[in-house]
Order: sequence, then C-alpha cells, then structure tokens
Amino acid sequence: MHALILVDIQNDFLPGGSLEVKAGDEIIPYINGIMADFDIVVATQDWHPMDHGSFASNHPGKNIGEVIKLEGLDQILWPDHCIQHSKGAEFSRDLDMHRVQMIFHKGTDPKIDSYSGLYDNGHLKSTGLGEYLKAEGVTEVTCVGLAADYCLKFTALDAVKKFGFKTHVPVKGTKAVNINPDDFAKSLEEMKKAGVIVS
Ligand code: VGL
Ligand code: ZN
Repeated sequence: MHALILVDIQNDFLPGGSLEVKAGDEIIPYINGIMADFDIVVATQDWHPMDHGSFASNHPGKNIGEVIKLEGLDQILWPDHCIQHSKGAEFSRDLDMHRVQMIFHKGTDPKIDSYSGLYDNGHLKSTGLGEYLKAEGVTEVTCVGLAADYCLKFTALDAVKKFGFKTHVPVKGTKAVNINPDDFAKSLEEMKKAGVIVS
C-alpha cells in the first residue's frame, strides 16, 4: 500500500497568505494529477491556537525570524498563520480534496511547534498519522506540499526514520520558504542522506 501525504497545502502558505511560499500554488495542478495513483490519500493541516508559541506576536519585543527557546527547543518566530478555523488555515480551494480520506491536525499545543505531520518537534507526541498508515497496511509514502524546508522535510524524515516507510519526495510537488536562498537544495540533500528517494 502506497500513501500520498499532502502536507499543509493551506492558504497561509500560498501566495497572498501570511507565511507565503513563493510560487507555492504552482505545485497544486501536479498534485491533483497524481492523486489517483495512490491507494490512500491523507492530508496534514497546520492548526494553531491564537496563543501559539511560534508566533512572534506572542513574544513582545521579539521579531519575525528571530530564534528563541520554547520549552527548551529552538523555535523560529513566524508571523501569525494557520489559526484554527481561520481562512488562512483552510486548504487551497484549488486542491482536489475528493480522495482525501483523513486529515491530521498539528501544532495545536501552544507550547510546542510541529513541523512534521507525524510528531511534534520534540518527538513527544505523535499526531496519529504514522500509526494510522501502519494500521492501513501502508509500507510506502510519497510526501508533497509545503514547505520543502520545514514541514515537508520533517514529515519525510520522520516517515523514513521513525516509521521505516519507503519514502519519496517528487521535487515538482514542493516549494521552499528559503529564508536563505539555498535552503531548498540543502533540504533535498538532508532528505536524500536520510534515505528519502528524491525524484
Ligand atoms: C510551516 C512554518 C511554520 C510549514 C508551518 O508548513 O512548512 N512552516 N509552520
Ligand atoms: Zn505553523
């Protein structure tokens, strides 16, 4: 069984959103086109409460892009994004949700961020996604979505390292935030080193 994991294809990560990924919308037609090739399609949704510790706005005097310690973990401060039930947290209206059989929320605990769709950043709690796929008999996953240098990367790394799934990332299915211009290339290298099949 081969699953397609749609990572955070939400308005706030698309052009016009509060944490927009440049040309993020360009991956959507490609993703819609491959969905029928998979046994199972699932999606992750970044789903933050307003008081989330990853928002610069919740740390007076701190700026977006600064790194702080949040409960002992390094945390980049982001603009407010993907607030539960907001327009920005909704999936893109252009994304075909027809075959998505399950949605997994992440980043709901204000004290810890969750880049991976499988675990929080401290690997303290799982989202249930990895266990769900195992129970469905999945052995192989393909990860697409946003952003290549954060949530997509950490989802693929957990899929291969923590769950032992044969894990693919097609380059056409993702785009990066690129705080530094080479973050996309570095993320692809890091995934390859961990055993992810980047195509
Ligand atoms: C993401 C930063 C903060 C992502 C989520 O989906 O890549 N990035 N929250
Ligand atoms: Zn987030």
